[in-house]
Amino acid sequence: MLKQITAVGLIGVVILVTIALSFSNYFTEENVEEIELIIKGDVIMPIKVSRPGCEVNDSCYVPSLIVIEKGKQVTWVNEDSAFHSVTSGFYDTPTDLFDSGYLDPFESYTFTFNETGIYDYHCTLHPWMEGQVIVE
Ligand SMILES: [Cu+2]
Repeated sequence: MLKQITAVGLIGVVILVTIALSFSNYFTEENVEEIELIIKGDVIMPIKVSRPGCEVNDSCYVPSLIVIEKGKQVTWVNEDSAFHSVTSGFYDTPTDLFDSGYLDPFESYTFTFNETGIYDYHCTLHPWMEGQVIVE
């Protein structure tokens, strides 16, 4: 009887360890995906741009100017700890071409530019944050 209880206990432990290991793998894979996402961004919103100052050296979006071919997409990644947006036009005169809405930290936004032109964009939360996409 005692042997049976020990055997059942051992099997239970093995099952629990297996479940725990599969969960830890799951979380590790998710972290890897998040890191890849950061690397894939074309333009990043660096830390501390939620306070004025980045506009002095055009570093609210990095790079603040990006040139792409028609039909290509641009991906922005928010690497700050505050919310930001990527919204077409200027703060005073936004256009309705694209708007990411509020991006959480480490969230990204992608837009495909199908027409040539010069596209200014800004952050709806921080008027000093401005960037530009040139589509050739
Ligand atoms: Cu912002």
